[in-house]
Amino acid sequence: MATKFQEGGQLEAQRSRLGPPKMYKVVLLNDDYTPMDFVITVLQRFFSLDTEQATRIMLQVHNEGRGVCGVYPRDIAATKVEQVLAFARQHQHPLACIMEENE
Ligand code: NFA
Repeated sequence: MATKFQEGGQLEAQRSRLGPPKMYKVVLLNDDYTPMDFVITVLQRFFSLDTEQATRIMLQVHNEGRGVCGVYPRDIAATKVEQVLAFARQHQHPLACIMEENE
């Protein structure tokens, strides 16, 4: 890891750019309370899925406990997780969303 000077003068760890960046799965987790329609809306709104793809992933989460919504570079994955959690809390649903390294 090299370091890079940020505009504010902070040092930030910087990956070597010789290889591809690590990628991260954004994963939705099942719960007993979030309505199925709300989960479909989340998948359409934040992951640009059509109704059929969104329904398939929602059912996968419902039946198997978890499902992958997409795979992204770290900052984009982290933003998606934040957006999903903020939207779910605004609507008082306990929906959980995590990111994990794609091995
Ligand atoms: N299990 C939820 C229900 O029966 C639906 C759900 C699906 C919740 C996917 C979270 C994720 N209402």
